[in-house]
Amino acid sequence: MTIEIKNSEDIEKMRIVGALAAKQLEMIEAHIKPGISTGELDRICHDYTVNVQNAIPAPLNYRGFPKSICTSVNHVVCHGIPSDDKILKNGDIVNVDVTLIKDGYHGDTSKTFTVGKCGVLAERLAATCKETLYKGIAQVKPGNHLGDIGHATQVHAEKNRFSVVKEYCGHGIGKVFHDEPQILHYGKKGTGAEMLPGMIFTIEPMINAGKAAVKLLPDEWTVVTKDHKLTAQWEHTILVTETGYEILTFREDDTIARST
Ligand code: EYF
Ligand code: CO
Repeated sequence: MTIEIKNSEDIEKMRIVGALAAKQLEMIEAHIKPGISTGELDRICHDYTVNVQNAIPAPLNYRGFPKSICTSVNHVVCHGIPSDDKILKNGDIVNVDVTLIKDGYHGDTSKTFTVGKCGVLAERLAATCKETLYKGIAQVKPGNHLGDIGHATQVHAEKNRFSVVKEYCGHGIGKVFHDEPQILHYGKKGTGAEMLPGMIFTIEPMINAGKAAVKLLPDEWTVVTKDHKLTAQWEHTILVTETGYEILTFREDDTIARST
């Protein structure tokens, strides 16, 4: 396994596309209300990417994926396909996962939004998922190992009586959408590759209210919890710096330091 070390030109381009991806999630938040369809969210993001940001929506046609964003509602773990038939209702949670390409570089980020007034479990799951991502990010510094990220995310999720999805993971990112290394959201401290300045990867934990098991629907894209209980995901694209980390997809509503 070789993990690419980005040079200063790559890093500057990744900062630009990361900021665009972050801005897109900030933009879509105002539209997430009971009554809107996930198909409409997809059209708004697509038009914003192409016409305002002069960028490309990476998921569209990626390995045949039919839409520009993923929208994963309630028990949908990831890769939910936006649809005009899927209307958000009060109390839903929805993960919006965006990846943009600008100047040949990818920026990937997602957030779980609450729709209207949610129940206590849905609120706690979404909030814990964000904290779980932050626990992983806090492990990013030269000399630490990739397994330190997985260990920290698993401990936090399980301490809160949630389970970690094992089948899907974070990934290296840059000129390609999915590259080495795989970033597992479970594992043991001190295992896996050592982090070095210039590595860029996503951390994107998916945590479930019930059991960890997932299944793929017959559409061959949509991943759901086997027990149909709620699930949440949160994601940032992260640069390993000389001193720690820099969140390339940082938003104003983030409650962690942008860099260390
Ligand atoms: C079973 C795709 C879907 N893959 C990954 C294609 O990293 C991502 N988000 O953070 C990510 C986003 C998308 C994605 C959007 C579409 N795909 C490939 C293989 C299997 C699959 O679903
Ligand atoms: Co990703």
